[in-house]
Amino acid sequence: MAYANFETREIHCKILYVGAKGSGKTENLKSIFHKTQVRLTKEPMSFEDKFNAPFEFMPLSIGQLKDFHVKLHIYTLPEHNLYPTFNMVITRGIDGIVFVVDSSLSALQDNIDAWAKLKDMLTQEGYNLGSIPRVLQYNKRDERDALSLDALRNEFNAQGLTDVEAVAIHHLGTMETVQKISSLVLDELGRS
Ligand SMILES: Nc1nc2c(ncn2[C@@H]2O[C@H](COP(=O)(O)OP(=O)(O)OP(=O)(O)O)[C@@H](O)[C@H]2O)c(=O)[nH]1
Ligand SMILES: [Mg+2]
Repeated sequence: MAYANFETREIHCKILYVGAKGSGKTENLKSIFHKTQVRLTKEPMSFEDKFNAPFEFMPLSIGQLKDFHVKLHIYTLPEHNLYPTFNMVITRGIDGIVFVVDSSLSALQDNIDAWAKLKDMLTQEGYNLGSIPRVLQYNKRDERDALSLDALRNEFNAQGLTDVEAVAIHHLGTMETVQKISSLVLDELGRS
């Protein structure tokens, strides 16, 4: 859950990037870091210790809501699952989710499995999935065997969620994804 610090006039929101192994979650964080370094409040956790990192974290300031400054806490859960208890901790109190899909045909089954796993994990944690702001990102649009946008939408987005095409290695669509999820989260906060 987002929380407000009335002393510092800040609102903190938690965003989780999830998706199949290798779909591009870390690459998204690297790209956001590359694009926004000046606005970061802290250095991000190292992206290099990929094998052992139980999660990745990056704070990002995104502007004002009324007279509060809004800060995103962006997390990713690597798919190696070396530390299952971290999954429980990291999935607590989420305000928004970005599901990163690898557009490649060869990754289709992994994406489908990860999507089903996410739903299970969130249901187990007591979330009403329909009420969490979500954005789908179709990453790796540059891959030679990338599925068409229509095919990906048919598979993953029957509900008509906000979706974005991306090539994270070239910084395409990564900031748009952050903007879309932020605005959904801020809409939700504005309503409460
Ligand atoms: N061609 C291409 N490669 C990409 C793109 N995004 C990420 N990659 C590459 O795909 C590989 C996996 O990306 P990661 O960001 O490490 O994937 P991840 O989702 O963090 O994977 P795990 O942490 O293992 O769950 C890396 O070699 C990336 O450089 C993209 O848009 N296009
Ligand atoms: Mg990763």
